[in-house]
Amino acid sequence: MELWTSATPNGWKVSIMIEELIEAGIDMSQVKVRNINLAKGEQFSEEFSAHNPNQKIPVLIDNDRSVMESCAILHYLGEKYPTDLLPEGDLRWNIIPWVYWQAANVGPAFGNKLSYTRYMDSISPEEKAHPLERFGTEAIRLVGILNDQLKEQQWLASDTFTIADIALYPWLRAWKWSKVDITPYPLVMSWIDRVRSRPGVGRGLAYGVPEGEIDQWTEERKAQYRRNGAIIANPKS
Ligand SMILES: N[C@@H](CCC(=O)N[C@@H](CS)C(=O)NCC(=O)O)C(=O)O
Repeated sequence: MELWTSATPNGWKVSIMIEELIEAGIDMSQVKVRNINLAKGEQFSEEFSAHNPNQKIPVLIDNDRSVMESCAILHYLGEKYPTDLLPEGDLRWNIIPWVYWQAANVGPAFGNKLSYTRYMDSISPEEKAHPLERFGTEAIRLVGILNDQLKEQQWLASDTFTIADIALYPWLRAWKWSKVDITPYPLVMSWIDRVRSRPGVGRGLAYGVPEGEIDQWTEERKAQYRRNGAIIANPKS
């Protein structure tokens, strides 16, 4: 099995899943990880596009089956290796809608907010004002939904940690980088700490990142992310 990925929120979803499966006792030693250099445009190569026509990381290649979309990969691995990360039976349907919720709402809102906050160099501050307001407001609305959800339980979709938490966490943990102020939501803040304290999550976040920089990037790495983000966000500039 091969994972083609990069050190980004959508990439970390899958590396966290692999490490959480290992924590759950599954042998994942067959997984080979290949770093895709997004700033160099490797995602547009013929080889990459043959596995993921959407030309974005991550993609999982399992013999003849290629799976694109980070949340679909979480679902695929959850089904292939049954654990509490994706419970069976009726319980599963507590989880799956929240995975779609992340993919359809949180990823786009946080991703766009981040892009306009840090990377969109090719447009003026005036042009950025509307998307920043729109995606910022939507991101905070979604944080409020998560906060409400956490009033009833410790984890997003159930009493146990599942693929719904994995799907959500990489975007939420980047709230400072995206400038989405989650500090009025203490349940969300403590959920972020709870997820981060899991050994599998710590190892998953280390894919493509030097050990000492998992939680705090150096100024040099921030500049590198800004440069690479700008190349991806402004392809024609
Ligand atoms: N909905 C997709 C989004 C994937 C995505 O946007 N990946 C980004 C990195 S986080 C990417 O490959 N960007 C490169 C590009 O847009 O050219 C998923 O969840 O897998």
